[in-house]
Amino acid sequence: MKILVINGPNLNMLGIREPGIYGRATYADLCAMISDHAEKTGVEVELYQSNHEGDLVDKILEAYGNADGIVINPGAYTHTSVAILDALKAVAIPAVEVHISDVSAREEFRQISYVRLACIATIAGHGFDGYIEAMDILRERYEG
Ligand code: CA2
Repeated sequence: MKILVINGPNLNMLGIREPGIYGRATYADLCAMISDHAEKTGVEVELYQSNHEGDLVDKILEAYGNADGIVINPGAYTHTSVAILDALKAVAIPAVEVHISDVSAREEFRQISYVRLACIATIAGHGFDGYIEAMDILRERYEG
């Protein structure tokens, strides 16, 4: 099984600013944790981060026929991007939405998620562990 893990804008800044919301661990730490879990569970993983909406759309479309599951934290595009929602719908690959912070307890503009409409589950507020939980949801579903 192959899982594509996509992170959106500013998530490459993890650990550098706002540790009160996102923690002190870096994007590199997150990638290492995901790769480690993938190896332990026998999953092939590809990690991708971009600050550009069109690049995120392109990456999702490229996954068609190449990935069995998508874990996506679209960052701020969660709350604005119909293009990312449409890309996820277009490929119809099972996807899980992840947010490091508990978006439900934050500003009102973070309460909307377009991406959620194309996802089989949403995990928010579990920190980096949310990515691991998302991978497990996809793997369990794939393995039946
Ligand atoms: O909680 C999450 O994972 C978010 O997707 C993170 C996004 C935010 O716009 C969403 O509402 C919730 C922001 C990612 C920015 O990460 C930063 C990391 C370090 C310093 C500043 C921002």
